[in-house]
Amino acid sequence: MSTNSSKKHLITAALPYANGPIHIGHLAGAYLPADIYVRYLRLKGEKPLFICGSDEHGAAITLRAKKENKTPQQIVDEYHTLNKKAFEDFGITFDIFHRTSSQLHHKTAQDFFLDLDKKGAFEVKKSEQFYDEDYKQFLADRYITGTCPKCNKEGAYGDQCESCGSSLNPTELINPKSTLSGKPPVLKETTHWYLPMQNEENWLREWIEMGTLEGKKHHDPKSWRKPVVGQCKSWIDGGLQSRAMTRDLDWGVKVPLKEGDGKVLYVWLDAPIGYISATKAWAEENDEKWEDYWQNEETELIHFIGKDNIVFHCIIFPILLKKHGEFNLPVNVPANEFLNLEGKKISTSRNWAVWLHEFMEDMPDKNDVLRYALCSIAPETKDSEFTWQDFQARNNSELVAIYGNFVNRSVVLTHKYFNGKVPALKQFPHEYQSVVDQMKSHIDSCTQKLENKQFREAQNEAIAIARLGNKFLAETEPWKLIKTDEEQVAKILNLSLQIAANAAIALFPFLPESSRSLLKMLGLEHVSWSDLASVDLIKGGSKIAEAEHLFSKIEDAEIQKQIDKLQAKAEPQNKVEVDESKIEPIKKTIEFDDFLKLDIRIGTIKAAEKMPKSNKMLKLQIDLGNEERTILSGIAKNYSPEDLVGEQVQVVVNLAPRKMMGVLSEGMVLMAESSDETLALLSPNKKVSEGSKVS
Ligand code: B3M
Ligand code: ZN
Repeated sequence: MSTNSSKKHLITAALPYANGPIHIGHLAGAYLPADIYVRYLRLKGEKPLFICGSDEHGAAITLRAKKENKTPQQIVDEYHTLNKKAFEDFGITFDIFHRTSSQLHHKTAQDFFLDLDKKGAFEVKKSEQFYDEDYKQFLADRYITGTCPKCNKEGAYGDQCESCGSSLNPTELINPKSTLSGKPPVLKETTHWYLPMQNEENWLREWIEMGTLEGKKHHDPKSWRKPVVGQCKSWIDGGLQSRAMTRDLDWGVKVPLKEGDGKVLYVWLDAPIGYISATKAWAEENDEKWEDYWQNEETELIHFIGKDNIVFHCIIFPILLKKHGEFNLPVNVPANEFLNLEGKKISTSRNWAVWLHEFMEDMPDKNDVLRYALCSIAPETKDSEFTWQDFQARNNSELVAIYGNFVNRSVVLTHKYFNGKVPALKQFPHEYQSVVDQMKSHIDSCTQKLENKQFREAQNEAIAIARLGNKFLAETEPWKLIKTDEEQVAKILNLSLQIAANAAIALFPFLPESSRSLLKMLGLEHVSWSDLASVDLIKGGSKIAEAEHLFSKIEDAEIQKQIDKLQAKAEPQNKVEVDESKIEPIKKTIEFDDFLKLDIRIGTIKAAEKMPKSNKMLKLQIDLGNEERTILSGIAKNYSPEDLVGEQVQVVVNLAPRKMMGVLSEGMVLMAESSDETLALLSPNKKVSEGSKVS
């Protein structure tokens, strides 16, 4: 591990899958906070390396390719190009936006794998797996279906039955069939390389909880967000398992061993190595050494991600880096929670999203407004909600009415009373010292919040400088004073312009375009974070440019258009073909009194998480009005946890509680099992109060 005297900052943002466009949830989740932090570091004179790129492997891409009758390469080429341009146009300032389908990445990932293999990091295990002879491919659990041995229901998957929730092995299924060819698969021996994560629990727990690595201080554990530490601890407490690091697939990074023919690296082994290959590509282009960033104890590595990627960035990738032995581990992983949109979870598949490239087409010159609105509601500690109304209000009542108004008045009045020249002052106007003190305290707090990666609060402190300036002008009323005391007006406007300059610098990481325009207006082209708190940034006598509006009002009609567009585009529930053979016979007739024994209520899902040992079960926290219940439900294959929060469901509340996988499940969530084997929750068609009776 080489050490380098100057501290370096290596900032990564999660590599977006190249199987769809970027939406505002991605921005709020990882890319905007990362960009704010990097811009702040640059303003401080640091030289952070900001890394990202397309994650181009994994089943989601091959599924989309099959669906669109394209090759995976065609899919990733389309979305890599679209997303790279969208980030550039929006002003997310990566130093490189690379891609994992590149030869350099494949070589980097294969070398990393070979190094690990040589160091004995893997357990090579043979196992019998279902194989589809027509499609000549091994079948992942999702591609095998059959009758559940526990409840005898058809349509169970290779690893779980959604009817009774039992966790299964594919070989337990009765009459298993491949969902590709529809024929019974054969069992074929296969070999995979497993990472025995259970052997790493001790140092991992110490690293996460104490911030130390082999007894040496690595990072301040208190600087990590509590939900991140919490999720890591629950994974470690749940007992880490051996996890296969290879797959029987043809799209991905080929396993670089002769016995690895027909196999690729598990996407969550190869993708994080994408950060390393992107760094190598950048270093080659800039005549730098990638090792200074990845093999240098002085480098601060920070991963910006969404919370669904915590385990991969805080457990699996650190184990791989540590097993390799020559790489830095991250000093922080500030994962954001999720962003909802107009009361629902953002969903690419249901087309319920505001796509970044479409936003910029529909609302040109509003990038800063979107940055401001998203940072104002950043899901840093809990899921949050984007609404077009809120977007409009943030723009009209904060950016236009406060910040824009303050700047416009300061500049217009300077032109009106002093011909555009900043009034020179003989001395600082001490009668306004308290205004300057307040500005300094906002600046100090903004700096502290940025250091703590609390970007929502940091932005609040930065915009508070503009609010302070606006209030200062409103209280001193130079437009009245000018009639009697020009000298006092000179002091007021000089100070206002200095406050405006401070606001521009403090808001630069958040609102780069408007800050650049304002600084240009004030004749300040080159600024740094250390200029903040000065009241002599703009020299007396210097000329300022004519006033230009930093922001413009957004009318209701524009917002309504966006809301209508969202509703219209949301994927209408397409007609599902009825397969009569799959319609179960009606059960025997019961009496009305029998039905009355069931007590079914409406509940709202407050939280949802995957069960550590099952990839089918979800653990739901459901609010029933006067109580909250924990209920396990076998819907993980149809719903991701983040899609469920906020949804209303029907719950059988007087079912005897049942212990499953160590969790007491207190009731059952009702759902429809469609003949195309999808599951659908039965939500009321309008919001009702929790606890409402279903009859
Ligand atoms: N492609 C993003 C996701 O899970 C995933 C991140 C990889 S970062 C190495 O949506
Ligand atoms: Zn079953």
